Amino acid sequence: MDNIYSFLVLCLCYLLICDGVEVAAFKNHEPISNVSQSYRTAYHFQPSKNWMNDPNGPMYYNGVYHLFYQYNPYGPLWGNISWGHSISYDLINWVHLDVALVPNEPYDINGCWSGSATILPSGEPVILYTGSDTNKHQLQNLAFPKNLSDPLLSEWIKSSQNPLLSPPEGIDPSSFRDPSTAWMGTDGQWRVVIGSEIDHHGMAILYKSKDFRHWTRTANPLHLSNKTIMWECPDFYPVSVNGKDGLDTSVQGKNDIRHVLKASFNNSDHYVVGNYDPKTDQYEVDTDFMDSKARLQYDYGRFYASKSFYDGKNKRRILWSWIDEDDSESDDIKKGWSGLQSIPRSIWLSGNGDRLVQWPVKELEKLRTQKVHFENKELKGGSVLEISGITASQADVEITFSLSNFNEAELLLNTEVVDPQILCTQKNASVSGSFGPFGLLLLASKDMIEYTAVFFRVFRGANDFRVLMCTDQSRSSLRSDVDKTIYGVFLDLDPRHAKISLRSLIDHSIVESFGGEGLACITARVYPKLAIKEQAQLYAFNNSTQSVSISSLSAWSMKKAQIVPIGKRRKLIK
Ligand code: DQQ
Repeated sequence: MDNIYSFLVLCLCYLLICDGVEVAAFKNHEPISNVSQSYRTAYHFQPSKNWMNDPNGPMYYNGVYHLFYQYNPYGPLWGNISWGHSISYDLINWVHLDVALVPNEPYDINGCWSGSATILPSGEPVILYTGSDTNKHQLQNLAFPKNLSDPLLSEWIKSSQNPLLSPPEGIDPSSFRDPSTAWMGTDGQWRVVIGSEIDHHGMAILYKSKDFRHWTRTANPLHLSNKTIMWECPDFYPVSVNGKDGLDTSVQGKNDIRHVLKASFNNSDHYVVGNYDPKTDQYEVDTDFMDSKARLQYDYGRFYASKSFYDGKNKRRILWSWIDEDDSESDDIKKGWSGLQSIPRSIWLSGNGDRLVQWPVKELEKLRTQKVHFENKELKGGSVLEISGITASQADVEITFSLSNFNEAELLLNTEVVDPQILCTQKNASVSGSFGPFGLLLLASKDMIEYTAVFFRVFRGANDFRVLMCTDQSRSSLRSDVDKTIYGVFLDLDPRHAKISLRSLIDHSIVESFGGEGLACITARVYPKLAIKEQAQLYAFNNSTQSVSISSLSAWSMKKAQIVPIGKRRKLIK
């Protein structure tokens, strides 16, 4: 008996030593107790510890919001990928449940990778996810709740029919993943798209099914784009052309509906808007991925592998995204965790129907506490204004600027061929122009050695005016080993008629900024050394030659959200 035991232990040691990469991921790391946790957030979704990446299968079901996510239950690095599971009644306060899916079958033994939830007409929610099998080939699998009368849907069962889908001929078995939420066509058949590539060009392969178990590949992909690489986590959904209400993924329509296709590649989430014919499955896009300088991205900073869902309770479509770390693996091991989720955002089509608008879900406002507010304050060129009275490391800030003397704006011609990120990098927060940079200095140290600048510049074109929005991380941290990228995007607004507004959500190591009331977003992860906790300051600034006016500023300290393991609370859950 002893011999068998020693043999098994030896085998286990051999397996661990042979696969050096996985050893770190599988090791049950405990955060080092004396490490400062100043980068842990207060109101962004995080597991209590360990690695998290993509949001998976978000849904609203029977009064409860569910968020699943790519999770390593054993450590702060990617590996042993399982589906973490948390539930909420308000999208802000969360309870962590037991892991919903673990890699324990031949068809997913190398990881239960990303996927989506669909609510069937019977009311039963189901999950389609990618399994990485014994050969690291990607297969699509089905799972469903063990007990539909459990209000939390705590346990999930994998279908005995798995795997439902194997990589089709001609497709690299390591490039076939991330099933979307399914939608039903006018013929009563389900459709789902799977991320893939052919000849290194990204595509969304389309499958149809009558029963959600047997799927047939359609003759053509839903969409393919030769200016992209492998698509991860495709998402496809209808948006209304009239107003902000979201639509269920299966809703059909003619003139009042457009369709958005999102694909994750090149470290960003790109989308296109177009018209989808549910009879023929033809999808005609306005402008293809990467075809214009004004390329559409959910966010022009750090934001990847996002997923949306329809919230039938509040008739809105909500977007979640993984916001990864930029510090090193050894930092993650010290912290004991890695990865955040964005604040869930409501998304809808802009008035002119060519892009999406995003705004933090209204429930976030419940966390607002001490408030500072003022109106009509002139910010002279070269001035900085301290905004005190709130916790600047954990805050929600809304500011609106107004300008006059537009003819003083710098000339910038051919803005359609100017890359806004390059422009922000050349004209960073320290470069004075006539209108800009003006905006906010966030997570700033008292001596201004550290700060993250989120700012605007206004330019005069041949016939119009352009507003540039930038997030400058070049001074975000004294540390030299973290990201210093400067991000940028042009806002689709005319500053002569619309005010220039910014909302920034500041949460210790993340700054999510919404420009022009959500016309464009930039998210940054920052790792200040000095501007942490009570040491962090907040300023408005104007480093232009011209004056600008703050028409209104409201800033709130934010309370900590309750994001806790279920533990003894199971009894307390409604
Ligand atoms: N993450 C998952 C994949 C997906 C990738 C693996 C995107 O399913 O393609 O953890 O971040």
